[in-house]
Amino acid sequence: MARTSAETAVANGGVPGAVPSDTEPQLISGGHLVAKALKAEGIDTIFTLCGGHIIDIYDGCVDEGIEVIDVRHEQVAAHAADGYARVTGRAGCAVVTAGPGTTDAVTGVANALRAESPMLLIGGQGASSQHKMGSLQDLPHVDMMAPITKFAATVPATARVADLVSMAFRECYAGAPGPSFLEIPRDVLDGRIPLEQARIPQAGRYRATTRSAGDPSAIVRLADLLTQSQKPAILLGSQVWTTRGTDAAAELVRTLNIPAYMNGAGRGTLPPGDPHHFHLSRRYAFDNADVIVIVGTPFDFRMGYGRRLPATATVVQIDLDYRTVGKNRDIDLGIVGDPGLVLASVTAASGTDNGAAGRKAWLEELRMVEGKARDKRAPQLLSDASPIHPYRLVHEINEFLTEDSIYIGDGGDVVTFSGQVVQPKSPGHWMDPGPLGTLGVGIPFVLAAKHARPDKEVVALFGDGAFSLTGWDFETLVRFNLPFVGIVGNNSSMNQIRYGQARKYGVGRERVGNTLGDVHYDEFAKMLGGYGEEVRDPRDIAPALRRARESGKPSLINVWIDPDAYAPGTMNQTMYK
Ligand SMILES: Cc1ncc(C[n+]2csc(CCOP(=O)(O)OP(=O)(O)O)c2C)c(N)n1
Ligand SMILES: [Mg+2]
Repeated sequence: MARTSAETAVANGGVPGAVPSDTEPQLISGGHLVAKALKAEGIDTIFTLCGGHIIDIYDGCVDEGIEVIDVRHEQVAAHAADGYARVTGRAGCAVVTAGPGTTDAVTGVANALRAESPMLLIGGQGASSQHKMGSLQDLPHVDMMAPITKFAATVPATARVADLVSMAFRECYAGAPGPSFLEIPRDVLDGRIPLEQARIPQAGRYRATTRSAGDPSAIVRLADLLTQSQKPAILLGSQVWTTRGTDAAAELVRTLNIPAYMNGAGRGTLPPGDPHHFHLSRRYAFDNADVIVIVGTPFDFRMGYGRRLPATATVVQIDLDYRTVGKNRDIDLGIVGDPGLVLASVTAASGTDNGAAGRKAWLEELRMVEGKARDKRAPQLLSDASPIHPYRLVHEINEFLTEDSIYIGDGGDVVTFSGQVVQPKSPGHWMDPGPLGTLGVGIPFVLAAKHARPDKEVVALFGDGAFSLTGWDFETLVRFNLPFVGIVGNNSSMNQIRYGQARKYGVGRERVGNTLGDVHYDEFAKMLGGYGEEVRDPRDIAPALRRARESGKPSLINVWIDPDAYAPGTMNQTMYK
């Protein structure tokens, strides 16, 4: 009987992938070297869609105890690797075949680049012995990937496989994190070499931490600025979570009594209800602040390219990436470093005589502005209208979340609504695509989050358009028994785009290229072995969500929402300004 790979490893004194022989040296293949290198990086899972070019990596994963999660589209594999990195704090890994497998994964890699998420995509390639001969699925992958990765290379020889993997991970952490790409020609991957010929970097010994606490003199300057400030405001962006600096950020704002606003993955750094957590008064705070500290988020479209910050305020920017600091808008002080370390150093440097009590009136002022904004929109949040107002839907979702719910938003207008209302209750419990604005991240992020953190509840809100892009991998969630609560805000349209068309070309000319069918996503969920329900009455939202939670299955609650209600962010077309 043929030996399994694991049995072979045992027969070889625990050398995985080695071929037993008394006379010959122990041999190891490229795929097994990949698995060893992934393990050294702490990776316990790869996301993949199979292909003949890459199967030796799977065989290596069997020996190294790395789980193989097989999906239905390579875009899903790449987004899942991105999501895995966000949830675990370790790099994610997707493995895809040559040609169309790799091109399908491009969007996921691009999303990770803009979101500063560390991940490695490994793509197959035709045998190097057939280089440029027209082999099956041959494409110039490295050229295609170079502009959207921090590192893209071909592995030239089997002996170098693990070495190149370690290099790719090292590059993932240069400055702000991001994706790397490696293509491995089939003969390099399948080739077997004597074990001692391979360079196999050992865990914890092939790369150093790149964390830096910033220029000490800049830290002292920022501590002075904040100590003397009457009306400071701080924006905690995604890098605060990426670098796991959330405790340091919370300690700074509490010690110095500074109002905090959060965006991207920085949401949840402080829980809603915390005296320093603000979200509806950001414009007012920035307009009136004397010191504004922007942490780990660029002056991109989400920040109006920095133009909305008043010239009167002293603006400080802290970022992992020197290229982000001072880009698009002049700043008064820039600090390049790890946000958590920088903020902890600032707290320490500010001492006890830090003027915290003097900022009480400022916080009270903002709390009043916040309260007024909340009162103004309260009727919409509680609207009993049918079809359901999207505000009511996102309000019900916000009420439904617990401290252990990771919230994922994937869609256009409906997710713009949720950004105003849904407040994650814990750090790292908010996932959105990031500045690439990629529709379709939802199901892959659910896959990554629930797999990496089975102890957490995952709640995802989809637009019907967004869900359709990667929705077939709902089946993967069923297959791997990964329950979650899914909600489709169904307006049978790509509504965010429709609004722009109506504005630009007039109502009556807006129904072009944006209309979806009235699809029963609840039935789709049931067909694939999940739980499904549809909701038309707003009072049924909460009970349906609870039943989805209790079902213990991947679920989709199909909520028919009003296609003629648009989010303020959509109506202001802020993303294009
Ligand atoms: C991959 C991708 N394709 C297209 C877009 C452009 N886009 C932005 S919002 C949107 C509409 C999304 O529709 P849906 O998910 O149903 O949300 P709705 O606006 O209807 O609430 C589209 C197509 C995008 N951001 N990403
Ligand atoms: Mg829609």
